[in-house]
Amino acid sequence: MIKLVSFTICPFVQRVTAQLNAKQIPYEIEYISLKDKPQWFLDISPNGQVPVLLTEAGVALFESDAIVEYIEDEYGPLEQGVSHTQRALDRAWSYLGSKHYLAQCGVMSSKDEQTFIQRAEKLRQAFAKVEAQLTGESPLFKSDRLSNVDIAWLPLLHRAAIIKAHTQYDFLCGLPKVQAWQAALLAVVDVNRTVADDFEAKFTDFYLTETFLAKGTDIPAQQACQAASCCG
Ligand SMILES: N[C@@H](CCC(=O)N[C@@H](CS)C(=O)NCC(=O)O)C(=O)O
Repeated sequence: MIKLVSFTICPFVQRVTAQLNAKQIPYEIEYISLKDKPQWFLDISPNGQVPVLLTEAGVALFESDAIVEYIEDEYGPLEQGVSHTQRALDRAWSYLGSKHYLAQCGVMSSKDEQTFIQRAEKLRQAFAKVEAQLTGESPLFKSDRLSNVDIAWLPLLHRAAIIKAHTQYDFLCGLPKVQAWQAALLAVVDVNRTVADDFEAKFTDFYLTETFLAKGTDIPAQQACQAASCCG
């Protein structure tokens, strides 16, 4: 069986678990501490990062983009009959999502208002690109069927939903099509199966303790958005 080496709150891992679940591919998962990486992990992970996927033949694959492409190649594509052009576009939109995982982590970890606003603006620009791309005619990114683009953006949209539930801060404020996509995606995917049982506790403990978001009130970017009546 495939084995995935993971860290509980890693978005790159969640993209891979979501893809494995979508294809109903069974896998084992082992969580490690990134503060104290075990030697066996360092021996198999050239970049020292999770995810690492151990194939059925025991080969250690690293870098989530490569892992996602391996799963498509080895177990068959999530969607059949996608043209080369569309596949390139899907990959590009997926990369745009995964390229912002660390940006979202950075926003959430910000300790002060100025840093928070600067970082949030960069991430907002990416969500705004998606807002412009979505037609609003289908619930998910391309249609009513789950695609690799949906899976690539799932970690960002899932985390945005948790942050909103705990702080009222909405990464998607003023972006109604992205909000609708988020709602549809979180309804279609059994998101709890893409993360560890203690994910939300660990995630909120990490990002909502001694951070700017943890203060919970008076977030200027949100206020500006609300003043423009984007969010009612
Ligand atoms: N480019 C890598 C990024 C993965 C990544 O940043 N993983 C983080 C956890 S979310 C990690 O392992 N950090 C430990 C480190 O960099 O030492 C990928 O796509 O797999």
